[in-house]
Amino acid sequence: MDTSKRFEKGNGGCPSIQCETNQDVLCQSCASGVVTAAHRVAQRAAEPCLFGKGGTCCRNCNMGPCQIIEGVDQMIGVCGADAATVAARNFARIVAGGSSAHMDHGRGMALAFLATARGETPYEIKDAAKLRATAQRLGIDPADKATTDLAIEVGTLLVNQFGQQEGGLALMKRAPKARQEVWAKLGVAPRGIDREVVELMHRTHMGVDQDAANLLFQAARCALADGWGASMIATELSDVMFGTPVPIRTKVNIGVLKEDEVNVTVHGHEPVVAEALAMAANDPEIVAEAKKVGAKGVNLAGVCCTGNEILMRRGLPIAGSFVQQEVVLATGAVEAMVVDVQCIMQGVSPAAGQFHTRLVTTSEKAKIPGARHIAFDEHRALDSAKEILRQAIAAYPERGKHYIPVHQMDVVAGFSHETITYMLGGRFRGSYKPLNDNIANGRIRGVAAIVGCDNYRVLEEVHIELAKELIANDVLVLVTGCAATGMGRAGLLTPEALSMAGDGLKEVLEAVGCPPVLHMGSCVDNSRILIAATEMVLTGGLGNDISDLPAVGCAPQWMSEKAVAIGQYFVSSGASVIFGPSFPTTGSKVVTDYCFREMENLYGAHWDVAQTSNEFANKMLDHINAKRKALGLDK
Ligand code: XCC
Ligand code: SF4
Repeated sequence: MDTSKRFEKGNGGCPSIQCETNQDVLCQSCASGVVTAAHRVAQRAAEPCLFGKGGTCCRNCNMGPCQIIEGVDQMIGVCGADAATVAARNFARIVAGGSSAHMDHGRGMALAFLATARGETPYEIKDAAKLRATAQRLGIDPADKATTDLAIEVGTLLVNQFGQQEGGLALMKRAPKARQEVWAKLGVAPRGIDREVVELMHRTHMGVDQDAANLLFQAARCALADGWGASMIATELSDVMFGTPVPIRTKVNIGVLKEDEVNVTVHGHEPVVAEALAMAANDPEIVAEAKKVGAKGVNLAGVCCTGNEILMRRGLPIAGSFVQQEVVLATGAVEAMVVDVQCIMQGVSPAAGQFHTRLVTTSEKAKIPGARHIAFDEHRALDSAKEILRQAIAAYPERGKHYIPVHQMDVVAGFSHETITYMLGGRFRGSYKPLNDNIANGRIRGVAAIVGCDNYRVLEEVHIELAKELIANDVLVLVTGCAATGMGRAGLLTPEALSMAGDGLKEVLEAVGCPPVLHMGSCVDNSRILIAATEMVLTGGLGNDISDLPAVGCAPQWMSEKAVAIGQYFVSSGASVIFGPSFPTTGSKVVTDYCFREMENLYGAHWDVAQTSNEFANKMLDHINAKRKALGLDK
């Protein structure tokens, strides 16, 4: 990869990749001296460590580190570990790391939900209907129960799933029967949530599990505890508490910052902090304080998945995705960046330090040198939120040289699986039948999920070109995470983008005013895709299992360990997944073959890798066509 290309334009400080907004901001004089991940990629050696990249470098004990080369006898570990063992162990630890992030997030949500049910927080149960539906799914009879009592019962049951030792996860029973049988047969059904991470960490310790396939079974079990456990709990309880998303029009990109308001960006993942800030930002007391310093009010904008959470539910704008977090600060127009957990680059601290920007950490789990810490306590959520906003208001008069770019784009977001049922349901509102029928008759060829991060190591914005190619071929595209934000910047999340869709897809979606690319939320909301896929199976006409559907997923610019956990729970659930630009086991042919081929025999789905948007599109379309053929939909 030629990283010198990144800085060919401008004064040597402005990267010419990924997004013209980034370049625009970084080329301004106020941004000089701000160092972003794009700069650091260029400053480092061009490629990441080759051994680390292929997954065959082990430092699990102090006889190492050992670099292992598959097929070279003297290049095995001091303990005798071969490349397959090490690659499988490393892959498994990535899954454990990613899953644990969602598990801690899910636990946090479940505890906040329980506290809310007990009346100990300022939040409320906004979607009582979803609470009742969730209760029923969990085997709790909602009849004659008051909302708060029911919420306490549901919250208690779900909190207990985390520490559970035996028995299956309650929400896995939502999966198609055939899928549950696959899990039972392979012995990969999780027993509890946390247990599976602990066991995976144990099994990858020096001298424990040394059978690559056996390790990868536990990696699958751990990932399933994420998808059908922690992430699904996080999504469902967030919906019940903060409202199930419905289509909502708003804006994305750095231009959503405002000249005459106190700009507060919320960055990270857990919606509890952002929801409290949103409540506090409209509080008359806070608005009055903002006015006192000459601002019209407080402008709340999201970054990363916190952004997706408040965009989906409140229609608040997103200032930036993962690759834009430092660029948002480089505008010099942000009074405070409030962060909780996950995907917060340490680079935001020096970037904020160049300006009047207050960087505020809120979680005991995530502190950053140079940031001020205001512990967020959900029991006194409003007070914590006000304290944070007051920091931002105090900073407003100190705003110096700054630049807010014009770039912003309209988006329509809020496609929970419930919304999709409703919108595409036609006269069958509340049913996937019309969607299934349109897939069967070929107006819609299939469904593709483009999820995950964006990443400065990737030169092309693969997401956008790929989405265009897929919709042109009548494939309905579902997006989450930072991929969704990128699509938003490119204008793909509006009904107007249907002009780029194929005739069949256009015909179906135009009638209901849906964009061709549906924003389904944050990373934990990938669980919504599991549910949508399940509903498609249960509706009938497209096979008996998720693995029968003409559906495929991808993460073309993955960065976070969470992406690998998500990918593995999709594969284990029967949906094939293509990663790019690299796959973390390629140092071992044995393990890579297992993931790319053997998993197909086990789960009816497999991993794959691709680089360019074209390569992704071809593989995904081939996959959809093959599934259609197997279903007998195409002659
Ligand atoms: Fe993080 Fe979720 Fe990746 Fe974005 S997409 S960089 S994980 S914020 Ni989930
Ligand atoms: Fe080397 Fe084995 Fe120790 Fe890994 S566990 S560092 S391969 S000796």
